[in-house]
Parts: sequence; structure tokens; C-alpha cells
Amino acid sequence: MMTLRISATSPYARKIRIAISVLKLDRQFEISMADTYDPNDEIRSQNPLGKVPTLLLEDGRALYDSLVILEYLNELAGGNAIIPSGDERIDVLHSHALASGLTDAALLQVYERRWRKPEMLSEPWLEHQAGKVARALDLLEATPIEWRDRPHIGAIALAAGLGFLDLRFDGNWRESRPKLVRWLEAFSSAVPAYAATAFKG
Ligand SMILES: N[C@@H](CCC(=O)N[C@@H](CS)C(=O)NCC(=O)O)C(=O)O
Repeated sequence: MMTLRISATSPYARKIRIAISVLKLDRQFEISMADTYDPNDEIRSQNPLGKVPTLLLEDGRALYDSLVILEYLNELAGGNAIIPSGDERIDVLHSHALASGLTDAALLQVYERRWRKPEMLSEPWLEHQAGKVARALDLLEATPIEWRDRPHIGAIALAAGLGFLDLRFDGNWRESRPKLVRWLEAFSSAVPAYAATAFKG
């Protein structure tokens, strides 16, 4: 049995949980909550970066970050599953990079507010990050990530990222982005793991 270390509100961890479900690999993993703020949590010895998700393999290795874990899951499922081989591979990795970058920029804003005293907040930095999120969302509204039958890692990463915006930014992204709203609804109804992994936090 492999162990996936997660936190309840991590969009990267949610992405991995959705991928595991999409690939029907659930029985091979147990989920273990990690507290990345607790210096005594084993996550810091399992992954020196102290981040979730971290995947503990049966041979003692620990895998991170989330894209490496997705590559591992794709191979575990026989390849060409959530990461296509051939011509589509670069496009899918590219859409994953966009969705992950959007999520990174959202998380940096959350951390800025969490770690700095209010008087130390850098508004230009927050705006700089917010600009990345807004431009990525506008691009995704104009050119939606396409997928058929089974979602690839780009689509999974975007769904997890939008869910994180819903959780931390009151779903403001929904205003003026009707196609993206419909995209997430379609993803949610086609992929039961999206609702099953809803953030609790
Ligand atoms: N690039 C990493 C990002 C993972 C990440 O930043 N996870 C956050 C939770 S959403 C975390 O563990 N933060 C704790 C910390 O940075 O100390 C990935 O894709 O796995």
C-alpha cells in the first residue's frame, strides 16, 4: 500500500486524489493528513521541502512534486492514460503548466496574507500575482482546455485550481467567465472525484 500525504485544502493534493480516482487506482493508496506547519510532522523528513502532496512508495522512496506524482500514476496505469504519449503530450503538459501556474499565483496571495502581519502586506506583490491569475483565466475562457472520455492532467489541474479559487477568493473568477463556469460544471458532473474531494477548510 502506498501512502499519499495531503492536506484538506491543498489544490495540488486534490489534483492527485482526482487522478487516482480517474485511473481507478484507489485501492493502492491510503491517504494520510499532514500538517505542514507542525515542525514535528514527519512530512519534513519525508520531503525536505515540507510540502504536500508527497507520495510514499512501498520501496521507501518519497515522490514530489505533484507533476512527478502524476507521471508516476500515469506509468502505474500502463502509460498514455492521464498524460498522453505522442503529439498530444506537449499540449497536455502545457495546459497543466498554465493551470498549475494559476494555482501557484493564487496560493502565493493566500500565503502573503497568512504569513505577513497586515501592515507588512505588499499590495503590489498581491496585484502582481492576481494579474497572473486573471490573465490565465481570461485565456482559459477564450480557449478552454479540451478533453474527451477521461480527463488529462491539464483538465484535472484546472478543476482543482478553480476549486481553490472558489475556496479562497469567494468564486470571484466566475464573474465574466461563463464558459469557464460551464467547463467546471461539465468536469464536475463527468468526474465524481471532483465532488468527492471537495475542500473542507
Ligand atoms: N509545486 C508543488 C506545490 C506544492 C505546495 O505548494 N503545497 C502546499 C499546500 S497547497 C504546501 O505544502 N505548503 C507548505 C509549505 O510551503 O510549507 C507541487 O506541485 O506539488
